Amino acid sequence: SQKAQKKVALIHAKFSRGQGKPGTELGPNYLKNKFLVSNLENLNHPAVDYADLEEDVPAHEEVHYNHNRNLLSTSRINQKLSKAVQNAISEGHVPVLLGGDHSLAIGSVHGTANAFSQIGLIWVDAHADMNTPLTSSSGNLHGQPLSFLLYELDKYLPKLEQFDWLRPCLSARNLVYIGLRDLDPEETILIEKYKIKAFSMSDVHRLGIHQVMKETFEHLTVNGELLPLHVSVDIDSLDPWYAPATGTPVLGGLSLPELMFIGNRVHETGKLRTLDLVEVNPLLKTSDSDVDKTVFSASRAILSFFGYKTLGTLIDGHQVPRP
Ligand code: 4U7
Ligand code: MN
Ligand code: MN
Ligand code: MN
Repeated sequence: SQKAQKKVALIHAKFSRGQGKPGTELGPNYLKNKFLVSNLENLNHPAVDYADLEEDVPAHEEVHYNHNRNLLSTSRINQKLSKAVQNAISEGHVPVLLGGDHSLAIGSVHGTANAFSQIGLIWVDAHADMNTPLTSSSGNLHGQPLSFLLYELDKYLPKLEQFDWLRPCLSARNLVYIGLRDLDPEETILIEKYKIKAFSMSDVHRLGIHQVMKETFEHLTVNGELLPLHVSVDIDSLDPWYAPATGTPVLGGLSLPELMFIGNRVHETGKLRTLDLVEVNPLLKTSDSDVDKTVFSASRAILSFFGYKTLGTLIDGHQVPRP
């Protein structure tokens, strides 16, 4: 039988205050389904429920900064999340963040970055999520996590006492985007200025997803070794045909097979240390099949990072019966 492999530490991250639409906090209950759990078991990465995090600041105690909403709860829950991620990694697990809106990446990436001397971050998203509280037009923190995480962007951040615990922890050099197709003007400026490796949808079409992954791993290889990887998957990286139940869908996205190809390639490297799956909102639907489709896609996307292939999985000891 196969050697013992890392367990998947499921972190139920019930975030919704990083954006304005109720429902993302219900994501974890949909994402932790029988299909996911039984297939992780078959793939020799059994799942354990590791942590369950909720935003607990009463609405009237929330702190806002200009039009940016919910700084206090977003800061507090991310501080807890960062610790949970660091603990799970130190216990030898791979944390899988079941989101929750994308503001959870502040805590999850901070946790991974603090568990290793250097990490590579692969950000799979229609959006660049690099706004600052000063450039954001929406005031939603789920469009800003990278400005809180990157050393290079620290100088653009206003002083926010709620986030006193947070220090930038990632170099722009170690970030790779895949799937971009809806950027704000300042995000385009920052990507250009700091020469951030960014594969837009048009690059995916030009190069093909195989070449995109080859170049991604080349970029994240330092002194001949691929960095420990944090992968943050926003479900809106997928075309809305595959994932309609999400807050900011953008036409022309990745197909599910392309996203699963990304997952399979990452799995083959053996370097995955943390995975986020964010922005599933089961309340944003025109029919129940919208939710089913989105959860189907999200479950397979997660599993692809642990070796789930469309060709199926060999189960330990499973035999073809003879008469
Ligand atoms: B997501 C946006 F303005 N850029 O900042 C913003 F277009 O985590 C969208 O990627 C952010 O889903 C989307 O509000 C955040 C907007
Ligand atoms: Mn997005
Ligand atoms: Mn996002
Ligand atoms: Mn494996």
